[in-house]
Amino acid sequence: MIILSGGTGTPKLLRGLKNVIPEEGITVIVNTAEDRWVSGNLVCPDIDTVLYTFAGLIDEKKWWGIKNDTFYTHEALKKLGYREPMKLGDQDRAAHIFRSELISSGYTLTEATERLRLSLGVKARVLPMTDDPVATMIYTSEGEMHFQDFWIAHKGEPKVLDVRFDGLDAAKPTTEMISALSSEDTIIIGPSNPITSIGPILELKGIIPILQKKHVIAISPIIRNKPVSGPAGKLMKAMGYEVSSAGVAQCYEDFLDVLVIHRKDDCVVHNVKVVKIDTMMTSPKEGERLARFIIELTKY
Ligand code: FO1
Repeated sequence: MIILSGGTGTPKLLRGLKNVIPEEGITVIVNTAEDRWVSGNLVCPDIDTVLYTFAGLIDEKKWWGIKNDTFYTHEALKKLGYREPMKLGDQDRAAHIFRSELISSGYTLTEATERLRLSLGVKARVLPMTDDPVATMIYTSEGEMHFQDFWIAHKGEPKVLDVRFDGLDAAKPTTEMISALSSEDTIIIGPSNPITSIGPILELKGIIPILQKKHVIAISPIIRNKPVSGPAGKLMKAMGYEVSSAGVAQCYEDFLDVLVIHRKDDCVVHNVKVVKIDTMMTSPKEGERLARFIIELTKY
């Protein structure tokens, strides 16, 4: 089974899925456009959330970082007068250091992710969407800023005027992710934000033509007119989409076959098959239930 993922929403489905099918049978293609160099190391929030979820290490209160991590280095830097733009835990930072050392010595991001995957004992395949740098830039009423600054320092509050992906035009999808996508009949798009989590994956050259030949199932991250978590609503609105499951279907209209929406969402969605179930995943069991439902849908 192959799933496109960002860092919020989809990992909750992966937590359920790994208890329902063998982890070895899962491939996740992950957004890298929210990656950022912090304190000399490359932080890949979405890749790390996916890896930590499979490894059973994810902090399930925040859905980023490692549970029970300490923040000694982050606090020590603050005392020295340097405020990091992201609050990095000590164990989490170790992964960033290892990744950055590998990249500095010539490994690609795909190879470095593979090394981390093996070290963490993760059996699922975790594939970055590209090995090239891409940065999500948010244009706001308070100026242009990196996604992480918008979300963390500015708490997602400024009015969003536009979203752009620096470096995306020149970025190549990896051969690993192209061959993984090509080898499956059904592609799942997890309940992640369609603009900044799934959007960059779709905008890579050659991805939409592949998806048009596949049976594509997406899970809406919006229930009625509200995102389950994160800035999806604000970003969809800024990019001219209705904040609803119909808006999500519109984001994917070029290739979508089935949209899974919450059973209480009465949104009218045109031109795509809609199926309903409880899509909330506050507990692992709820993630497993949704995972079983998605597996049934793949046997169309
Ligand atoms: N989100 C926050 O709201 N505040 C933080 O300080 C923060 C630090 C952080 C460190 C590592 C990491 O992998 C993720 C982190 N996140 C933090 C989450 C991140 O900003 C976003 O939620 C993801 O990029 C969304 O996909």
